[in-house]
Amino acid sequence: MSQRIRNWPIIPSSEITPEPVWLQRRAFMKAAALSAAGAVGAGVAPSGASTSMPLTYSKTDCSGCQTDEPMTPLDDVTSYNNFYEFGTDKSDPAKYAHALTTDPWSIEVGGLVKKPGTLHLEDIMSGFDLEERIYRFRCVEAWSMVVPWIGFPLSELLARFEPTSDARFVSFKTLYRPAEMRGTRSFTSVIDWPYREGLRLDEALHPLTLMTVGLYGRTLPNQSGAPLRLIVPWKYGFKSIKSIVSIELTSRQPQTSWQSLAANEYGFYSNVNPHVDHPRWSQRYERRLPSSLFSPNRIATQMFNGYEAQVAPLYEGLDLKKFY
Ligand SMILES: Nc1nc2c(c(=O)[nH]1)N[C@H]1C(S)=C(S)[C@@H](COP(=O)(O)O)O[C@H]1N2
Ligand SMILES: [Mo]
Repeated sequence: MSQRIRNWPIIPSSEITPEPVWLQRRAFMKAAALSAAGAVGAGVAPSGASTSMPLTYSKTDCSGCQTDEPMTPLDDVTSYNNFYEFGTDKSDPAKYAHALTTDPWSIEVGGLVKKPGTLHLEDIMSGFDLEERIYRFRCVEAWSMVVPWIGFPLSELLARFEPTSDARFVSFKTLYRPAEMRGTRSFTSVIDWPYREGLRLDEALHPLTLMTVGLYGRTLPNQSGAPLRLIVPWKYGFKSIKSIVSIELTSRQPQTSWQSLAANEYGFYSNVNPHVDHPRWSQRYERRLPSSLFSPNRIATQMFNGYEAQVAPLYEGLDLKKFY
């Protein structure tokens, strides 16, 4: 039993006086949450995400859904990012992603489905029950964090479009809007935009695979992939594609941006695996954020990022060194 969000802000967040409006809404949502059994909603007060809005959500305890490891502080989650559309420095997304317009927003779903169509953000926000998942998140660059994401299973979204029996893969595309994305205009930009990712259909339907609309109790800040991104917690972070505008069901394995860039370094599967090193560095350990030169916070990387019990059956009989 969870609450659905009632209001998706219809005015651009840039036109909102952030704190007063936020406080008001927070009081309202808190009251709504208290009056509804099962709801735990109403976000904490983040300093790094003042233009995002509070969400109401439940907390389910499915297998692997709630790690009890300490969460990475919000400031680290929202100031150390990879979002190449806004630049390649870790600090670029927090500096420049405010230029992204996320309202209106829609996602086209097509390909091998019986009911192709378009989902508008308001339909998404009102049509799915939101839940919080506390996941480990491991970048291929060997840093990691623990984040309380808010979203709903991707399987629920796909079910509405009724994949046909020929569908075997799902491909995703990020918005490509150069006027708002300074990184795509840069001479040093190396990615063939739009940013593209993909999953096998059974991976996409796995209960841990989350369509994510928020973190730390509030809608996603732009640098984190607003308004809607994927989170696949057992795979390297680059699979978790941000700011999605298109989802297509296919019979063949889709090409991804990172494969086009360097297929020998970034595979289609990209499952977190301490026994398969990146050609240029070891994947045995990771730096858990916050991390610094003097306090690196180095920990051992776990197979499938610690989700082996949940996802190993997907890969039975697959050579994980060959299919990296
Ligand atoms: N569209 C898009 N999605 C993206 C990326 C990107 O550059 N563009 N970077 C990926 C990488 S490499 C990582 S590690 C995660 C980072 O997510 P975070 O900034 O929320 O930690 O987003 C992934 N999704
Ligand atoms: Mo990454």
